[in-house]
Amino acid sequence: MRALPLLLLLLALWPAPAAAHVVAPGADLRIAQTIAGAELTITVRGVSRTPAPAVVEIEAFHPVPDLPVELTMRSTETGRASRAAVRLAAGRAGPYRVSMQVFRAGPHELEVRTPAERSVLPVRVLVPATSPWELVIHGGFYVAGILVVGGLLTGGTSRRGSALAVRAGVLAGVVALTVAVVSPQLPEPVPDGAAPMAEPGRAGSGAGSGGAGGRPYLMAAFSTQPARPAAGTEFTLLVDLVDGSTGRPADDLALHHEALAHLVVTSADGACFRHLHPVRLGPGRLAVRLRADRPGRYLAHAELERTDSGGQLVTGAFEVTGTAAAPVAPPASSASVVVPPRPVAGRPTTVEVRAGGRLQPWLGMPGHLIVRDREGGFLGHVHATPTRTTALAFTFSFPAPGTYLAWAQYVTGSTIETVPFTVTVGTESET
Ligand SMILES: [Cu+2]
Repeated sequence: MRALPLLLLLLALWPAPAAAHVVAPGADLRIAQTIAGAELTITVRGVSRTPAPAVVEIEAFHPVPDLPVELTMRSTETGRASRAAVRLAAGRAGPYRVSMQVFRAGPHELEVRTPAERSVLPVRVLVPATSPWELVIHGGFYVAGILVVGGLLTGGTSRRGSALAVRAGVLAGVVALTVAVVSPQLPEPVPDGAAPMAEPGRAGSGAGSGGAGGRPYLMAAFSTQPARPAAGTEFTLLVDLVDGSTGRPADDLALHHEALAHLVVTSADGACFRHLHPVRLGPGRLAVRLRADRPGRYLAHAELERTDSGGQLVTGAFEVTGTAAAPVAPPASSASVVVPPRPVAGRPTTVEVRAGGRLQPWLGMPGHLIVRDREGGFLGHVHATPTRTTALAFTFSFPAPGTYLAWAQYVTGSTIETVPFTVTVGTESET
């Protein structure tokens, strides 16, 4: 009897494995994809157990094309897959909802297939695990109840034994109560399906080595197919990612701001601007279909983040040949931009953008501001703090004096609005 509280105490002090996962089990996973000319947000709703149906939602942004989409969720451990099909209707943003079966926790591939393009997205299904502390708490109170009540009831038959039982019961109760109080500070249990912990000193499999030293930078090579695309025709922009130390494909991209990569393509003069979310063709290989209306030099900036590593910006450039296609008039925007009269380099500047309608979150944020310098060597990206339901405030510190090209982006009425403007930044002495 005396051993029981001690056992409970030992259980309570037993070291739990450290949990390093930031993706909460059961939480929704949102992935932006630019595919077949459509800008989509794909949401995989969290599951609390397996096997279970997982709801997948597709939200499209205008202009929405008529587009059949096939979804396959495949366990990379067993190969077992579940399929669903959905057809986007032209002009209808959705959300389009399908139900897929998830057979087990762990690594999966979500394949998104359209007639022209396909994307294979790594997805990890996590299922909440029962915490050992919960077992201690429930077990402790249960044992305490039985011992105390039992001890009191049998008090007449054996005084010494019952007193001991009551004392043991009270102790069990105290242990359970203590664990209940401190459990929010104790490590969370590792959810089912979580990636195995990186072993320090062991070279990582696939790409780079994780562990204490962190992962090395990845190197990106940008190319187009065909090599010299002509203005007005569709071409593919490829981004090949390799690990800086091993030279092998880097395939450990973490979702950040709801995408594997945020790709900004601008013409050298800044007249053309696209913010895209490339599909994943395979390990370390991203791609996006594009069309440029005018010939010239184009710049590509991609924001990426590796698992257990920091974010980084990779850049490239490509050339578009031919003659200018008929100019496409940018859609009239009812937004207005308020820039302070004399922004100073190195000092925070707040730009206010008044949207033409009610704001909807996009990529997890109310608004995005992308800033480029004239030459294209600098690219910055900040998020908005909502001020009113139809206005955004962006605070940005321009690094050096000069003229900057800026694009504010937000979603209203399921349409991604892009508001271009320029900012001329001076030095302190000029003000
Ligand atoms: Cu993005």
